[in-house]
Amino acid sequence: MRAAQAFQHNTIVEKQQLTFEKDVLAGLQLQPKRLYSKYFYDAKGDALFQQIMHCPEYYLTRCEMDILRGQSEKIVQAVRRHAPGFDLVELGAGDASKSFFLLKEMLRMGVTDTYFPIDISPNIITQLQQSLPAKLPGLQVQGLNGEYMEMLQAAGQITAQQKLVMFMGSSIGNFTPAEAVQFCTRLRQQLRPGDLVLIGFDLRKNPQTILDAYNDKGGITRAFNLNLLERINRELDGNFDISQFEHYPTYDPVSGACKSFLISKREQAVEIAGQTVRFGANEPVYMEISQKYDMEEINELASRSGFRPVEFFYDSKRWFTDVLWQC
Ligand code: AVI
Repeated sequence: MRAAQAFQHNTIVEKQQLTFEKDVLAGLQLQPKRLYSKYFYDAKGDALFQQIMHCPEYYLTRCEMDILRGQSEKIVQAVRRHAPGFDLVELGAGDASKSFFLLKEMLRMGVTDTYFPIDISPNIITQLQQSLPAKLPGLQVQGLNGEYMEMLQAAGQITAQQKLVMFMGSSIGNFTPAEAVQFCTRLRQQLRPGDLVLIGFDLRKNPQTILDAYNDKGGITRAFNLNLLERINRELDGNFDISQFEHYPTYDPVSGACKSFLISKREQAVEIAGQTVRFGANEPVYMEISQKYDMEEINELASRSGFRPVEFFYDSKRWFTDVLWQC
């Protein structure tokens, strides 16, 4: 890394650390106390999430892979009917294991050769830039490291092509329904008429199946939640005693909200960044929402945020859907 690049990188990291500290301290002043799941993903959290995706109970990844493995050709054909040439942008690209199938199909059909993965993690972007062109010869990877909306705007300045923006894996579920409307509205504002989005939604199903996916017997999801307390200890000079918090996932089949909490097992005081935070016995800390949708709710979200539903792709069990919307 050149000196100027290293300086810019360090400044971004310092800014992210300050925001993390501010969000943690402010969230723990709220009633009920709150920590934000976007902070789950440090190096350990990334590794734990990879393990979650392989848990027998966590059906979401397998369902979406089923769609992309089996229906990529159909998806690309549908996109091509609405946008003859386009660039693919992915929000939260991760290891691109899902977009891989679409990219392969797009290259085969000659509809695009440019992929803009957007991710908050610089490591992910560097890895994708290095590894993908070897796996998919002819593909141009233009990684964008930063916040989704800012980077989407940056992509808009690099290319005048129509866009297909992917937001996969039910990441939309990590917003409350009201936040999802705000997010999709902002997304719509960053796009031009005719651009398309492909969004993955986890569908409502047997409540126990959903709850089990967030309470795997191997305890990986529990470790994933507790890792945020460990991260606070590591990065914000905290002294959480992890053994004194319990993982408590819930699912409300009426609202479709699957929420996870950490419960303080006893009255305790924790030091974070020089401040004392007090927890009562059995006090919950709200950690994450993973909202489940039905088709009516998905269509309502599209219309409230200014998109037009084009096509729906389901896995064989109809547990998950990737939806194609157009601006
Ligand atoms: C990333 N996100 C879609 C996952 C989900 O299902 O809400 C995160 C996760 N949390 C617990 N398990 C998986």
